[in-house]
Amino acid sequence: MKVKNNLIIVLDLFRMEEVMQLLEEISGQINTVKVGYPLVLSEGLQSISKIKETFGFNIIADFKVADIPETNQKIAELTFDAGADAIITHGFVGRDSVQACLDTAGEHGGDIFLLTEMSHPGAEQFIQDVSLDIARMGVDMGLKNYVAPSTRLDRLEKIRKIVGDESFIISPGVGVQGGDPAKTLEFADALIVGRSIYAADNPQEALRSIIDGIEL
Ligand code: OMP
Repeated sequence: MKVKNNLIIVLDLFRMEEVMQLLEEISGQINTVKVGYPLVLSEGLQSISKIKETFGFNIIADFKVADIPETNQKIAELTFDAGADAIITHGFVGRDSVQACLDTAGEHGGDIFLLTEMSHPGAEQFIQDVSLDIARMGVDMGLKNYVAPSTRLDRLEKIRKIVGDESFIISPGVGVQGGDPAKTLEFADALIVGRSIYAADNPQEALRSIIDGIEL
């Protein structure tokens, strides 16, 4: 996936009107967005189709899929049918569950992003103990796309070492969660940015200042 300006814009809004207005404002600077439960549970899966039809952006569906393989397959099928290009999949559920998403993605010409360690403080409680093993499992499965946290650069660096320079890492947690955009890009390929842009008084300016900061 080629991500313009190394930025993936999060659309954790509840209303399509808000999403369309935001995207109209910033569409020149981006080509990739991440849609998750907040938008899809309020506006339906057709929100993905609508964004795809209107802007043609790459769409990463953040459903953090974490179920048995048969259910993962159904979730992935619906997601790709709606027009998503990739789906974020939890790794802790094990190889068979991840494989179900991968197989479904392959049938649709799509990708999966394997979620390794999460960015929030609670990630230290359980998932951190297994996150490097999750990354190793991804490598073993031949996966090329990963999600890893910008809030713990030491962990991000470790995950980068495991998945290698050829892999593509997208990183959430910059801005409001405390991660630094430029430092994160020393280890990650693209930033996932939410509230710093969609909740800004002037999203265009907020986006411009992030782009300026990472171009330094
Ligand atoms: P902001 O904190 O508003 O920039 O949004 C971050 C986005 O990334 C939200 O949509 C989160 O659900 C998502 N996210 C994390 O914040 N941490 C993670 O570890 C993983 C994700 C994700 O998979 O996208």
